[in-house]
Amino acid sequence: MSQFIDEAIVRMVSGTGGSGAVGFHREKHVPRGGPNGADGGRGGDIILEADSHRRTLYEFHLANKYHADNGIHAVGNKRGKDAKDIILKMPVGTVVTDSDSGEVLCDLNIHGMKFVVCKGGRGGHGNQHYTSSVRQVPNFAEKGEPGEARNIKLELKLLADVGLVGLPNAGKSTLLSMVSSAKPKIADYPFTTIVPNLGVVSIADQSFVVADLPGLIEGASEGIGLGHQFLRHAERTKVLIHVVDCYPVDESDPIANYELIEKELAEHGEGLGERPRIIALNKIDILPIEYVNPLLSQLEGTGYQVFPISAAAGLGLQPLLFEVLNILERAEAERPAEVNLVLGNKPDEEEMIVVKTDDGGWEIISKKVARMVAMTELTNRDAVRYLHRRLNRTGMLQKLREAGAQEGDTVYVGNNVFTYTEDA
Ligand SMILES: Nc1nc2c(ncn2[C@@H]2O[C@H](COP(=O)(O)OP(=O)(O)OP(=O)(O)O)[C@@H](O)[C@H]2O)c(=O)[nH]1
Ligand SMILES: [Mg+2]
Repeated sequence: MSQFIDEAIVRMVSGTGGSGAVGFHREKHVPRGGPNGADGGRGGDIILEADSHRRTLYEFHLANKYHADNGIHAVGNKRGKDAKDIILKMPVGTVVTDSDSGEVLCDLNIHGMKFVVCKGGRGGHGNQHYTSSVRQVPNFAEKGEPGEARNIKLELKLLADVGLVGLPNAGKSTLLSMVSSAKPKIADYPFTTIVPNLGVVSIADQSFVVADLPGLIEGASEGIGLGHQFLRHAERTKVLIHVVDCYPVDESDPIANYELIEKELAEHGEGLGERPRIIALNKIDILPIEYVNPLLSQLEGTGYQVFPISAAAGLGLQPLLFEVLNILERAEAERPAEVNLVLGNKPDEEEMIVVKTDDGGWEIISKKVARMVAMTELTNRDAVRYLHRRLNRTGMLQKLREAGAQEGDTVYVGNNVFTYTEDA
């Protein structure tokens, strides 16, 4: 089967942390007590989780962005609330790539495995953190840490959950074309389908993958026709839909046809004989009901569920699909045990770059510095002074000096403009 890859590109943004507060103890007769401003709440993470109940990336084709909430700002000595994380469940086997850098971030190949794809920003510190011997009444707090924004590519190798089997011309491709957006070749002669087609069926809030297989003929299990080759694909499915033509053009007997295919499936081995299955008695639009009913009762005698349908006219398809879903759910009821495996993002490999700009200024390219600046209340002199000291500790001022920066030069960090000075 040609390799089918389900793919979606989704923008994901985690929440920014809430700001810390500036606050002071209030005591009788003391005009201003010690600082007690609380911390802001954490921004929500975006977490991807492998779930064996999910089969396709269908829902991620529909959504193009997820944005976790921001943390709540602290108020006085009251800590801001943390935001809720967004947990996105996806099929086991989903490969997660940063679509901008092309870097593979994670292979969600075990049920229950979680990956924090965008970490929420931590809450800003309240002013109580900034007391020091020289700064006993800090009048600034820290803003929350920004969330992360990434464009994420999700990729999944699709494996068929459901296989359509039956004689050539039974209407398998027609059925697939009616229940999915797949466009298989359909024609009124046998062996129209020569390679399997896959389609994604979405029903209720679920989805599953259906493979339309080339028609089987007598002797398929011994390698006659193309059948043998394609029965291999049926081996990997969880449910088979056996499509039976109720009124074949060659006037063969539908029941004998049914038995022929069942015999081939059983003789192929590999569990195909015992695979859960549903019988779809197709083309009921061309046969008067009094001829359909006896066929139905005979097929029901097999013990399998039988659904009278017309693939071409779209009759009876919903009940059939719901039963497929039921069987899939049952097959997956014995879910593997939850693993408690949470993978985080690799911390940024920090590399600070100083670039001379066209206007004679300097641009600092560094996530760490950008974060420090974003978390600073730039209108507060004390906060800016504190930032200056922290920047000094990152080695940024040293780098600027080495690059030849002069007192008074312009320094750009993201959208912010500063003036270079050695002295806070
Ligand atoms: N009247 C009627 N014709 C149908 C129905 N379903 C399929 N057909 C016709 O039956 C013929 C065969 O349909 P396909 O869907 O190509 O059959 P298939 O099982 O995929 O055949 P192979 O690919 O050759 O194995 C086409 O002419 C369809 O239009 C139906 O419900 N009613
Ligand atoms: Mg076909």
